[in-house]
Order: sequence, then structure tokens, then C-alpha cells
Amino acid sequence: MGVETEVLVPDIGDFEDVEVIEVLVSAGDRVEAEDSLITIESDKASMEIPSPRAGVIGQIKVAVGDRVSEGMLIALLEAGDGAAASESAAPESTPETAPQPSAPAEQPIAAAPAPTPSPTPAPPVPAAAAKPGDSKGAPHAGPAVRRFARLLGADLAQVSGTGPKGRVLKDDVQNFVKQALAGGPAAPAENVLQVEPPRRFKFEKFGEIEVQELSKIQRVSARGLHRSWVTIPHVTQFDEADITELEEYRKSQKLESERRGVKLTALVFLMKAVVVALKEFPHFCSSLDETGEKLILKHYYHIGVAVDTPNGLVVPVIREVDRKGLYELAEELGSISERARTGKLTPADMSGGCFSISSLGGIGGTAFTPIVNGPEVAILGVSRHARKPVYQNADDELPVPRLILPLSLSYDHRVIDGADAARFTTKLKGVLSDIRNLVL
Ligand code: CAO
Repeated sequence: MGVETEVLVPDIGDFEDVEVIEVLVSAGDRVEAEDSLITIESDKASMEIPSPRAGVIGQIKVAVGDRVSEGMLIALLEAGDGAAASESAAPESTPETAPQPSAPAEQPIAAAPAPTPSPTPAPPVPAAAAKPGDSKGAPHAGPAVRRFARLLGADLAQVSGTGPKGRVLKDDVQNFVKQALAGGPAAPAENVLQVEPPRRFKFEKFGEIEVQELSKIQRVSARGLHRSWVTIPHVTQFDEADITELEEYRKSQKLESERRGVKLTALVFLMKAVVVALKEFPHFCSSLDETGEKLILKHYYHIGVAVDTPNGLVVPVIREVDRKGLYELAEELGSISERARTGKLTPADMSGGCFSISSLGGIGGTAFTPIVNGPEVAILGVSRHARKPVYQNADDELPVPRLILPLSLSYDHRVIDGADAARFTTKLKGVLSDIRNLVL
């Protein structure tokens, strides 16, 4: 075994307490002079600290997340191929990178930093966030492979290693880059109109933070919402329905509701009203096929209802709303939202919907823009009803107080035109404002 030499943080300008963001070598790695050992990053720049000479890494003395300043110990380096790193050892580094080529082996040596002319540039492929202190999470690869990956702009954290113990080989990097160029999932952004890969922000720099895992429901619904948001051209049509009489009727049913042990909320009437409108506008009850060139019209009326649960948003589906009475629907809505809140829904409960309703009326708000629950093509948002002064006829001199329910209909503009959306909400408000329309 060769003599061990201490490699220290060199003069890095005015910076102190700079964070180690990458440890590029492991104990036992053979390095050449100028191979990068660690990357450090201040708020202004990142720089790599290269090895001042060739050798074998004895021990690494820093970890990702550590903060270092000039003179601190980075690693112990054994002279390569058994030769002692002594004064007599032939210098393996260039004068620029090894300012002390003749330093005695047992003396600490400071590597010269290789500043990257940055603010750190966004990598062309998404960079997986390294967890501070988690050196095990760092990809296992030798310095030459790391240098090669850096040259090609490949993020080693994303490359699967096929070498012993999952070590990343040069071929693995090459294959990864080939796949990216062929349009694989990590293909680099081609122009400014493309969305950049997610970036890791260091919020902890600005104050105390806490990291929470999203629940499974939140992760699943986030994927669905994101897919819908980026693949469906959304428009939202707003309207208001006069539900004064509907509410009077609903209240008149209080005793009967109590007798049956169900809660007859406005949402039940909305579900029925939506079905009336869907029958008149069948393309609101449809889905585009996977080619986007055919419309699949559904001859059934299964309505999804967004339910707010402690673990996140779920949308159970109530089937055959057209064939069920108000009380039957009220009972089903009550039991399915209870099952949703206690985490007892099955995937079958949440599939097969034609159209969804998202009611925030019990909570508050005047309007919002719900996201279409793809592959459906429309969703009705409902906000809190309020008493408002309304001029019911064009020649009325005085307004009368009416109970007004705000409606927000988001729709897929590939399937539904704005004019039809306005017709749909007009129909809906007509049905809601005259309870007889629900019966007829
Ligand atoms: N305006 C004013 N009050 C309303 C209302 C409205 N539009 N809609 C309901 N309310 C009232 C109800 O009458 C009830 O009042 P009482 O307790 O005094 O009887 C109260 O608000 C609570 O209603 P509810 O929530 O129990 O029942 P619901 O049928 O209105 O809604 C459900 C059921 C499951 C949809 C609802 O509980 C829920 O989870 N809503 C949130 C949905 C959501 O998160 N959507 C956003 C998704 S992101 O697009």
C-alpha cells in the first residue's frame, strides 16, 4: 500500500462553508490527476475539486450536504501503483492543477478547483436530487466514467449500471445517451417552448422547511390531474342558476329525509339535472378514443362526484343516475362519500364515469375552474349559493331576492364548442330553476 496523502480543499476564493453537492469517487477508486473528486456549490457557482495527482482513494472524508472551506480535508489518497506519493514521485499532474508538485508525500496537498463557469446550468436531462448525507444513493461509477457522463451531459443518477454491484460502465452511459437522443423519456428539451424537467430548489436556504410524503391517493390523483391538464384544451363556462324554488322544495322534504335517514343535499338535484342536460347534448357524455379521431358516445349515465377526503381527492362514480330517484341517489351519495372518506373505495367504484361534478358549495367560493376528469370531456363545478337581488324580467323596476347557485363548466374544447357549452349551462340552469323539469 502506498503512502497516504491528505487532499485538502484548495483556495476557493472568497467562499466559505460551501456545500458539497456531489461526491464523485468512492474508497478504492483509482483516479488520475485532474479527475474530479467532489463538486461544491455556493449560491453563485459550482466547482469541481480535482485530484492533484494520480492514485487510489483511501478514504473519503466528506459527504453530500457537508459544508467545506479552504484547507478542510477531502480525502486520503494513496499513491497509485504502489509508488509512494513522495517528493521523488514523478508528478502526474500539470503545473496548473497541482500547484505543489514537489510537496512531500506526507504533507497535505491542496487540489486546485476547477470552477464551472456557472450559475449552475440546467442539465439537459433531469437531475435526480441527491439526498444530503446519502452517499449510498450516489451512483457507483469510476472517475473516468463520471467524466465521460459529464462530457455528454448525462445525469449518472439516471443511468442503470450493468457492471459488478450495479457499477455504471462507459457503455451504460453511451446507451443512456442513445436512448435519450432517440426520444426516450429523458430526451433533452429542444427549444424554449418545451417544458424543462423539474428542478430541485433549495428552499432550506431561505428558512426552515419540512418535507412530507404525498399520500398514495394524492400521488395517483396528481398524475391523473396533470395528464388531463396538459392533454386536454380546457375552457370554463360560468353561469348562475336560480335555485330558490329547488331549495324550498328541498327544505320541504326535511321531515321525509329524516324519516328515511338520508341527507337530501342540492348535489342530488344537480346530478339529476346534469343527466337531463346530457340527454339533450349527448357529446357531453362521450370520450375521445386513443387516436383522438373518433368520439365514443356513451348511452349510460354514470356520474362521478369529487369527494374531499383526509388523504386527498377521489371521484367515486354513481351509476345509472337516470334510473334512480332522488332519495335513492341521496342514500348512495351518502354511503359512497362515507366509504371514500374512510378509504374503502375500490378501483371499480371510481371507474366508468361519463361526466363529473365537483361541488365546493358546502365550503365556499363564488367560482372555480375544475379540471376535466379525463377521459371524460366535461365537469361541472358548483360553488356556494347566495341570496342576490335579481331583476327577473327585463322591465322589472325592482329586484327580488333569489337564491343563486354559481356553476362552472370546464370542457374539452376538442369535443365541445363554446356555443354548446353555453347551451348546456343554459339548459342546466333552466332545469334547476324549475323543479318540474327534473320530473318531466
Ligand atoms: N351552497 C351552499 N351550501 C351548500 C351547497 C351550496 N352549493 N352545497 C352543499 N351545501 C351545504 C349542504 O346543504 C350542507 O349543509 P347542512 O350541513 O347545513 O345541511 C353542507 O353544505 C355540507 O354538505 P355536504 O358536503 O355534506 O354534502 P354535499 O352533497 O353538498 O357534498 C360531497 C357531498 C361528498 C361532494 C362533499 O362533501 C365534498 O367532499 N365536497 C368537496 C368536493 C371537492 O373537494 N371538490 C374539489 C375537487 S377539485 O376540482
